[in-house]
Amino acid sequence: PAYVPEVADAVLPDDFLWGVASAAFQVEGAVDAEGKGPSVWDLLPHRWVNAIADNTTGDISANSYYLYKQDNLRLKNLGIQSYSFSIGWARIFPFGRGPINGQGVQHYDDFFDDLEQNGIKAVVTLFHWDTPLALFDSYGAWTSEDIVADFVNYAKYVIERYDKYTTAWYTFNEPQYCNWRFSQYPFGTILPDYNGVGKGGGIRAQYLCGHYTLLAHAEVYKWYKNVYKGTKPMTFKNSANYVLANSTSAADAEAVQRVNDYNMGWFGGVWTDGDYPETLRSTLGDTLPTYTAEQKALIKGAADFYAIDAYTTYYAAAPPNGIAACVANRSDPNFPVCAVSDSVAPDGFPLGPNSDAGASWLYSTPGGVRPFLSFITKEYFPTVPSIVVSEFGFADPAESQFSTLPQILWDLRRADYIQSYLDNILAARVLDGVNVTGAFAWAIYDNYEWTSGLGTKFGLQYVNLTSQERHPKASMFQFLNWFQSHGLGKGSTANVSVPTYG
Ligand code: PNW
Repeated sequence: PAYVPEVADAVLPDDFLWGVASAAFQVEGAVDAEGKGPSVWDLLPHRWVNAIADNTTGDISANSYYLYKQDNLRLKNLGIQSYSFSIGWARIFPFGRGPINGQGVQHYDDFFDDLEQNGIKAVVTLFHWDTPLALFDSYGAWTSEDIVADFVNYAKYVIERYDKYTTAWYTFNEPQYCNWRFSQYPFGTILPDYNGVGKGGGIRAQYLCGHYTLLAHAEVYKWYKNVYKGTKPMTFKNSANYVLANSTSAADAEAVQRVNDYNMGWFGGVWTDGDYPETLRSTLGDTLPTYTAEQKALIKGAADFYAIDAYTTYYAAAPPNGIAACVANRSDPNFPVCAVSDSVAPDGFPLGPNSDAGASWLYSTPGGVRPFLSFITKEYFPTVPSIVVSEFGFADPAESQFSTLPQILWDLRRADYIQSYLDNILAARVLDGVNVTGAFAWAIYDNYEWTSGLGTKFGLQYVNLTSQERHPKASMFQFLNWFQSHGLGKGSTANVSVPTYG
């Protein structure tokens, strides 16, 4: 069914980038194989009981470190154009810096080679949250400026070796998740405090991390373009959702602006003047580090396109005591964003079906992506030349709700989400004039969903965690058929008919 009937016959160009996505730690397993060093994500699930919802680890996950050849062949046979994946820093530099691990390099040599043999384009992320643990021991990782040189050193090595295989580069995944749940470590809980950020890390750790992340990105970008003379497009992946005001009040409009500033504006210096938005500066004061004039000049313009991981839509409202009271009170639970989000529309209806089972933040609201793409490129960052939806996706209901494999594979909620989401991306492109040049579904198959563990399933393919067999779900066929009906890929012969949610 066409969810946006006006685009039913629209055709995408051959250079539209499309495919499925993953991240090294979430799919590779083999966490101590062939000389890999530990990352924060190898230790956290083992050392801190209940840090992970189901207390699973990523030790094995989908085991793609060993199974990548069949995975790549499967992508080829499905007719998928591109694979967006990340490299494990600690596989190449087990200590984050210093000696190179030849076996880890050999693995990625083989991986890139195999992907190329299968005719699949590589879209590569250099860092997707698996911070080498040794960098905490030496200097507190992302809370220290030392991380910039170490990341640049790692990035140069990977880029020099794999640029010829790569279609597009992402330096970082979603840098605003610079917290213990994702790329940082629970300071003072397991590891000692570093750099005076205090027990628990606090927000200072998060803003130091964001600061050094953007600097590291800009350094890599400058080197890539000016020294290495790289020609592939490079950016980093942002995470933000479309946010609507809960009412027509000025306070709720300001709340929406604040949410956008904290999600996109924090790293938006690339598209503006190289600095932080005024919202962050006036709220955070000295908690927010400062860039020098030279650093701002480096950051400004340091990307070729905008990449957005956009999964859902929310309403936002000013906090109960008002924005000003929240901004003035650091112990306010809403500080520093000082906005509250709501998944129920002002008319009382929920935004869409909820993706329960570990992704309760995610509502099926595919219609939001169309105005969001316009908002980003025309209003929020008018200097953005083109935009790629670098991740979108939906999670299955809890596995306990299924008794047979066919039930798991018949993932109609996700198929519905994908079909509608892609139609809305296409509508943004052909009806609204947004230069959207790519779309990637999260995820290639079920994997380790960070603090939600292995129990939260985002895959377009099911992974049997005992046998390691993979099976495409209905959503995968829906995805393939959608691209075929808009001029790309070869589709699938599986007959998937998806009911709409109305
Ligand atoms: C992304 N949110 O993170 C990550 O890049 C993936 O590693 C992850 O598996 C995927 O989304 C699914 O969760 C997000 O709260 C984390 O809006 C949080 C949000 C969105 C994306």
